[in-house]
Amino acid sequence: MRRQHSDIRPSEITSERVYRSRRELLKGLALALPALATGCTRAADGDAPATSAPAPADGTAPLAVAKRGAFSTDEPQTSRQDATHYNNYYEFGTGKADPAANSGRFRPRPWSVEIAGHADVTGTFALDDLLKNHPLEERVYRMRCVEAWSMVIPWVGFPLANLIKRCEPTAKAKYVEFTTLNDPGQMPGQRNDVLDWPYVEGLRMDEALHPLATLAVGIYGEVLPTQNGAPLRLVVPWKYGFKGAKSIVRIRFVEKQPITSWMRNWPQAYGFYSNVNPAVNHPRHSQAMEVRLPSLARNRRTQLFNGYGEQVASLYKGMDLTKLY
Ligand SMILES: Nc1nc2c(c(=O)[nH]1)N[C@H]1C(S)=C(S)[C@@H](COP(=O)(O)O)O[C@H]1N2
Ligand SMILES: [Mo]
Repeated sequence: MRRQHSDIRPSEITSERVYRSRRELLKGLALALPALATGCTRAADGDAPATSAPAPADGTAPLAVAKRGAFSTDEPQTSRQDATHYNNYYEFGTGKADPAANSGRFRPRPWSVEIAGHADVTGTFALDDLLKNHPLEERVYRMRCVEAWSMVIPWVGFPLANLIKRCEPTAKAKYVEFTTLNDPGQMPGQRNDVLDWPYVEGLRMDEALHPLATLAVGIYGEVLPTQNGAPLRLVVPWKYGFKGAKSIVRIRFVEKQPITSWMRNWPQAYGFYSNVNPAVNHPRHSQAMEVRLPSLARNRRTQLFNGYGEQVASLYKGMDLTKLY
């Protein structure tokens, strides 16, 4: 059976009923960093003064970063070129170069995010309004794909917990579900049924509230390029890369564990938790060792929870992680 989600396009949801509680979510605007509103617009082409640095080819713009985020690593960072040209983003094709090559028609602005489900604050919010309440941090995290490559990425974002708390989830909210845009006109990969669209991911509430769980709007001090998940994506550094849903249009508080796109695609290979675990192999990919790009050598031992065990192991106390993979 296909998913029940109706297709969501920002243009269709912006006019939906807005709840009284919108005011609650937006209160605290006085704390906003003045630079943020402008920091999220695209760089103007052509009319920049001659003395300014040339804008990157993919048209990103600098972001105002307030501080360095919790648990950031000092390990050498992956080059911007690799991080933006070696991507998984099946909405733009299944090859690693496809997302950078095929995302030219994607429009990450204007953008709205629907907050739905078991929470006091629900409705559809312009992304800029959602971001105004959250000073941006540089959060440098190790990322590890189930295909065994890893990178170190300087994300720009803020703790997902900060947004969740503003939504005031109720006691029924046990999990958080994240849904990607469904728009084959802008996302040519969605014309193939390689996955069940839209892309859906999920976290248990305590995972979502963990300070390492991040909502990212940028990388390398700049607005996210489309291929990395513009304008808003999830970053969960102790889990495999596929937990990091890109171009999020809906955040829904639910009582039951969401069925994610990858679980639906191949349940024997992809469980809900998807914690990085060298002892639990994917049917096609051993998880024991990894390749830190741009090296091609599988010469690095994969660490349980991608090395973030000290921070997150307590979330899984008493769970058999070989069964709940
Ligand atoms: N919407 C969406 N999000 C996605 C994916 C995808 O195909 N579609 N791929 C996931 C996988 S498998 C990985 S490894 C990461 C890659 O993120 P990066 O390209 O920014 O490194 O995005 C994840 N988020
Ligand atoms: Mo991945």
